[in-house]
Amino acid sequence: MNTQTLLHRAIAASVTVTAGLALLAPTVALAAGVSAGTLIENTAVASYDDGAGPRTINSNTVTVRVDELLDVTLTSLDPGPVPTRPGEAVLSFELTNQGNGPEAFRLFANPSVAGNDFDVTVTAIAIDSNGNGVYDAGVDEILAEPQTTAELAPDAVVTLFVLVAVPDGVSDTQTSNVELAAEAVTGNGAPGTVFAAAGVDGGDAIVGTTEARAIARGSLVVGITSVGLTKAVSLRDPFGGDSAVPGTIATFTITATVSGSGSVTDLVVTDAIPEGTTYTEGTLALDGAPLTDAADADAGVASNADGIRVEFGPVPGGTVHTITFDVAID
Ligand SMILES: [Ca+2]
Ligand SMILES: [Ca+2]
Ligand SMILES: [Ca+2]
Repeated sequence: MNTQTLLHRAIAASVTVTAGLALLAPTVALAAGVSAGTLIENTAVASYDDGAGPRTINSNTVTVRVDELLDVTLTSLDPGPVPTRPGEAVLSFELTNQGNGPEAFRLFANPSVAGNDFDVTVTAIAIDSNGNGVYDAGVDEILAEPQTTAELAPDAVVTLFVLVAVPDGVSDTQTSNVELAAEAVTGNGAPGTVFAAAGVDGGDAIVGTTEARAIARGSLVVGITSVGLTKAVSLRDPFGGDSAVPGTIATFTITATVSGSGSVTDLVVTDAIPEGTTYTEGTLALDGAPLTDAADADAGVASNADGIRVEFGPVPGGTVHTITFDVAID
């Protein structure tokens, strides 16, 4: 048997080739894929029978280190425009490190958005340090300039608060938008932009599909609600006329008008019985319906000594209530 024949016999024998793929730690499964710095090793294996028995050979091992992808998303957490009035207001956002490596993000808040009825002043950006989703003054960390998050682990999510001051002079129902932007500290730009050796373990950092920057918009709507109170009196004297003499019945009408797009809470109207008059028992009424004088389940209480008191609780803007009661001139 010559050399050529031996070679043919070897080729005719069963030959299988497989490739082994190994992920070396860290191997956390992330939204963005395998963690940056992970070493992916690949070795091919061939097994065959050369006529003298089964044999196995390995290829050299190829090692690939996974580079760092820079990606970020930012969303508003407010379900709608935040009701506000002159003074402080808080807008809430959520930032997610969508990359596969640890990364910090620089933050920029812009209150001058085209279309605003008014612009707020940004006073601070804070991190929800205690993770309760609500801004807690004195507890949640105010970020120092330049406003930057801590280095966030891959997939980490943080809640951010933009604290703003709403100026005096705004009108009911006016709106304003505030934009919050975030940029990966390592860099950002077109997807695929490479920052050489700036990633985990000296690997490259590569900008992902989000361009490693994000922008989200929060909004505010002014809800100024006010209460107007007017009082009127009508007289019925004992002679069928309207002169004010002893025995004349004076009917007071108090009109409470709640205006604006918001609401007021704990609205209470009180009135003292004027000196020289006596409350006519059982005459207190709200919106034309009688109220008992006693302190009980209805909204009203009345007495000659303490006057009248009607409790409304919360009242939305666009509401008018009328209270009436009688006194007799002594
Ligand atoms: Ca990084
Ligand atoms: Ca908090
Ligand atoms: Ca009552």
